[in-house]
Amino acid sequence: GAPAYLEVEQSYIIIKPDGVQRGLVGEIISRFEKKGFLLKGLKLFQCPKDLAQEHYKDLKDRPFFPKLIDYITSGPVVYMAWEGDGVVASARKLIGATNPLQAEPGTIRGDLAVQTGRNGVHGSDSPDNGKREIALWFKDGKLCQWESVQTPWLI
Ligand code: RTP
Repeated sequence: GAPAYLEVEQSYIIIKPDGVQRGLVGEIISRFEKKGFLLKGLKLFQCPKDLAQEHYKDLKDRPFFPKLIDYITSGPVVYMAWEGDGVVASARKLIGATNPLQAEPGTIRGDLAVQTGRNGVHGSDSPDNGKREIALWFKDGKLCQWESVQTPWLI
């Protein structure tokens, strides 16, 4: 692959089943679009249990793990790859704290959710996990290669 210094950072984002059920797909995608990140992949998909368990494997010993797997597989999700400098940490800020009651107003969870177990959206917690999760969910590895036509202000 390309040398690390040429790679643009990518984050893996899921609109969880509650976000899809509540009709928040457009609203959530808008937050990332308006911020200025680039959408490189997107799919509506009902996640099978084995993929959910692999995705959340770091949490497998937590007491809430079975409920988390039931929740994330309970209906379709929208999963996406978003690209841009600093996208992983910025997406976490846009998403807000895990518990929506503690998430700041202005964040997705702070504005749109009330329960930790129904917090609407997932975002990768590191660039390495972004890569891992994108490779796991976009099985053929094919993201859409395109660039924004907007002229950058300064490089
Ligand atoms: P995510 O991975 O979904 O972006 O969420 P996160 O980093 O903010 O939170 P994490 O600790 O990785 O937990 C993953 C998801 O598990 C559910 N959860 N339930 N105490 C609980 O019942 C509990 N804690 C976490 C949430 O859906 C959380 O987003």
